[in-house]
Amino acid sequence: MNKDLLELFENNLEQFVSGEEISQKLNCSRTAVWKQIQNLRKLGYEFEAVPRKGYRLVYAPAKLDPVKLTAQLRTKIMGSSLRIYDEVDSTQNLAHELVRQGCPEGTVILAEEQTSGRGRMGKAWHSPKGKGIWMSVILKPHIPLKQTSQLTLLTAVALCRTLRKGLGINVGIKWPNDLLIDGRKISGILLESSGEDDRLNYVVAGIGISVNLDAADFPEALAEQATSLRIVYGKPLDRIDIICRFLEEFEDLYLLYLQQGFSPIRTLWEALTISLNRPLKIRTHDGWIEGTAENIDDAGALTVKTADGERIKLFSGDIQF
Ligand code: BT5
Repeated sequence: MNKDLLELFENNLEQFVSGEEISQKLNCSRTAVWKQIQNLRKLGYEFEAVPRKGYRLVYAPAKLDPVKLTAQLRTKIMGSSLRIYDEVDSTQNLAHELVRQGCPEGTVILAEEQTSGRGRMGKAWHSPKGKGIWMSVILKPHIPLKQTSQLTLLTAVALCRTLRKGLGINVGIKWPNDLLIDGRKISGILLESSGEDDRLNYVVAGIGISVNLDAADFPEALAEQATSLRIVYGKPLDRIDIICRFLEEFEDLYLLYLQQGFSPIRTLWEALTISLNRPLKIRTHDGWIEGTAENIDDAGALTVKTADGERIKLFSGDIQF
């Protein structure tokens, strides 16, 4: 019925269709029509409902169409191979599998929905259908294993610049891998790497962006701490446009990094972060550290000056302000 209902609205674009007309054409009750409209709303469709006039389709979410995406994408490496799935457990799992099958650098894996999207240290990443960008990118840079965390910072810079430039939204990077707007998380980055001895074999950069989620799409536990571009921006956004602009920015910065090293990325990161020069607490593997983050060093570690003046270098942790 979903499909028939949508066809009916698509044949009456811009116009109101009354509940009665729908129930007659689709041969179902008015209650069934209302329920179906609610279901479509959950999938991201938007209807204007006016008493005595009926419903009007005002927004239909575009699916991640590989043809559209490829036509719009202006990159050489990122997205040179593209896989788009309807439902996966995690795009990260697929990426690792694709590396084993020999997929090249720049392979991008996207899914409309992840049933077991993951963050760091076993945390879950909420990835409802059709609402966000749930993406993994395979990278094979010739860098030492210990520099891998620089790529987390690079990915955060690319994403932050994409959102700032394209949408004019004041996004900030919270060390090491979160993007926040007004203190709420909009995006998370997860880098998973594989290497031997000191050599990096490959990295999977996982990027989650909460694009078109409504407040109701977030589980209660995230209600206070997460947000979406749609909530902030006030209207739904085109995911393909954001993906293309991100991959272009990502490629530019990645090539810059391979040519000139970490230094230019570090400068950009320091200009976009909200984590420096303010008191904070960081949860690490060895417990809590309190102090002030001063900078990122050449290796990509955060330098934290503790209350007793000691300087500590960190590659991972969870910041609380
Ligand atoms: C991250 O971990 O922020 C990394 C998230 C990476 C997700 C992408 S999606 C594509 C690829 N495939 C995957 O399976 N993963 C990657 P972490 O710093 O550990 O943060 C996890 C925390 O973010 C959770 O505990 C929640 O508090 C919050 N969170 C979960 N889902 C969210 C969402 N959709 N929007 C905003 N915050 C969310």
